[in-house]
Amino acid sequence: MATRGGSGRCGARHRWILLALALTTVGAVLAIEPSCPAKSNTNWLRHYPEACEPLRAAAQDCTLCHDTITDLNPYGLDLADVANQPWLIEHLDSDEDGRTNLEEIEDCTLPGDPTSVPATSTTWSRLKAPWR
Ligand SMILES: [Ca+2]
Repeated sequence: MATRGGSGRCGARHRWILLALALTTVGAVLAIEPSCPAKSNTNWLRHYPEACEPLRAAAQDCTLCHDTITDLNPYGLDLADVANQPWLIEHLDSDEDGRTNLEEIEDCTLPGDPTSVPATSTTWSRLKAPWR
């Protein structure tokens, strides 16, 4: 009696090959880095050509505006509200850490992450405190 999909042994082999192929494809899709819509990071990179390298890298790999591939951080939400024109939100403090987005960009800290603070200011303050 013929079985559906060929003989039992050959059909089972094909199913394993198809399963392995499917798992490989899913793994490859999950491993892909998030990609920003081209216009959003291009506008930012063009407007801040003198931005420090860590921020330029964050703009290129989407972490400047995204917490996850689908979720925008506070800076990304503000940027989305103004159609990706970063100069329109320079005066805002998107992450509510007390510093404007422009100050953060100039200090090389992430404007969408309140835990991102200038590395040298805290260290420098501690170092010079005994000499005051
Ligand atoms: Ca801020």
